[in-house]
Amino acid sequence: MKLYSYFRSSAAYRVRIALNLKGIDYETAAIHLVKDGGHNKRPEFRTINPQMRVPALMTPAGDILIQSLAIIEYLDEIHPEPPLLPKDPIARAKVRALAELIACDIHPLNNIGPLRYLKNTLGQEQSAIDAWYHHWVLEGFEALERLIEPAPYLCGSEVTMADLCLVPQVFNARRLKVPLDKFPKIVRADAACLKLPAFERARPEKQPDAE
Ligand SMILES: N[C@@H](CCC(=O)N[C@@H](CS)C(=O)NCC(=O)O)C(=O)O
Repeated sequence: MKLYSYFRSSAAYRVRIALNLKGIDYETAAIHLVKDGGHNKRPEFRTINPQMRVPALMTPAGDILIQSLAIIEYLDEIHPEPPLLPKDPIARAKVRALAELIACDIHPLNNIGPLRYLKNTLGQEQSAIDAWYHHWVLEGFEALERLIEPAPYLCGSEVTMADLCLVPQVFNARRLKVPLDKFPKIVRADAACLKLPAFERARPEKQPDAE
């Protein structure tokens, strides 16, 4: 498999963890999201993903999959062990809800595209952009903190898709200096995940394109 990735992309980070947990070998095709206005905007990458975002995953048969949660569910279907979604429909819906709280409600507001738009098109100061970033992470984490009881992972004793979303979001929050002291449960679940080699190997600084 080939993963189109950027070391700091949290959506790609989610997929890297899934590939590692499933023990799937993959090659990284690094797409720099910042240099020259973003190599993801080049026509050759647009043919891979018309949305011009990472991750994209090329399967051995040449299919190209986009959207991290769809990719993770695909990997879970072709390599069911260890499962990333519980079998019970209620537990499954709860895992998807936490994953979506992060991937659909926090992450898109803090993504490189919207942040660049705030700066370059709307002319916002860096301080306003940082306040925006912090606001949406804090609001999302306040809800998440109330929803979880880590044991030790977000949804119990097994890692789920929700943890794959959590760890990259916490990494980003730390990088952008969002205070996490009000979120002891989130910090605990993150620490539990990071003890696992699959999470460790997926860290941004461990990637071939890390800077
Ligand atoms: N919902 C998508 C988000 C993908 C996404 O927005 N990726 C970011 C990096 S984390 C990206 O490629 N941004 C490039 C840009 O906005 O120019 C997913 O989960 O895969």
